[in-house]
Amino acid sequence: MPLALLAVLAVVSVLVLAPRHGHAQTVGFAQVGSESDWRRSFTDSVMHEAATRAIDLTLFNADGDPERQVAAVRDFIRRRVDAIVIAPVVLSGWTDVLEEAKAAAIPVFIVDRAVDADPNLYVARIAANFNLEGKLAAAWLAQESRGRCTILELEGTAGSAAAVERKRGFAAIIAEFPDMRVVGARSGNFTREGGRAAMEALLADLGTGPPCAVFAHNDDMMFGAIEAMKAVGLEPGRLPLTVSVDAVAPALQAVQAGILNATVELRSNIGGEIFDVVQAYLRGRRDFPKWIVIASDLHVKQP
Ligand code: GYE
Repeated sequence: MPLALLAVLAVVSVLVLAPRHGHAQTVGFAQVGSESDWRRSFTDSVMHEAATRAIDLTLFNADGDPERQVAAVRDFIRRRVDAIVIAPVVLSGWTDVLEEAKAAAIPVFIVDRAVDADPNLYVARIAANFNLEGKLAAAWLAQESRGRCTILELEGTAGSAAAVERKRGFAAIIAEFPDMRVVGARSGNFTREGGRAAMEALLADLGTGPPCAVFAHNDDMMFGAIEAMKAVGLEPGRLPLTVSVDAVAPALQAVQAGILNATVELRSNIGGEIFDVVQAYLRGRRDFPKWIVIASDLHVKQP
């Protein structure tokens, strides 16, 4: 290849790959909080990936407060970051600030959870299928209980996509079984303490003997529930059966110990997938699907 052509290609490649205006790409990341093992792992993945790619990332931890999270996105817009990544605490309340980001020509990427807003207001959503996670948990329980089970449900943060869709998917499957039903449900807000308190209240309300099973929308709440069940002499993993979501490391250990019977994996190491999309967009690509689905797998005790 002629030397002149090589020189031109070298210049072009530098211009295409170099950050806009010669500075590092700036990204504002509005994170839910630090409520669970999974959340902390997810934050670590995003921060590590940004550092690896020399992206100037500003992390805002909303500590579970939707209004603070929206205000943080407005601040990212004022600071004119190159891109905004949002893991929305709850589904609602996003249209106005997403319209402001669009008016400022700042691309927005929704990750982990979801927003109840016009999909044209963000580039893409990179997230798992929470409804499928609920269905996988219910299908396992239907098989394990032979379709006959009274269930206590520990729900995640009220109004969050994860809680809404896991509940909806779980209910859709057990509706197929006349002898399976949820006999009590309470929110534990995705935290260990919240799960313990919710399980104590559900067991007190239940009055009669132990339920057949407990379904928790995440492992942290299940860990708290297991404490509460053991405190009243129950044997989680035998009676009741136990199934949750996230598959964090301590949950997989509990599965092998027979205390947690099953957990549906929610990958937390998705920083690479997220910044692949963000940087491809900043380089000019526009043909993204609105939802880039992260796979969920069921984990049970291995022989
Ligand atoms: O399951 C839980 C975290 O948004 C799907 O949020 C995520 C959930 C996850 O608190 O551990």
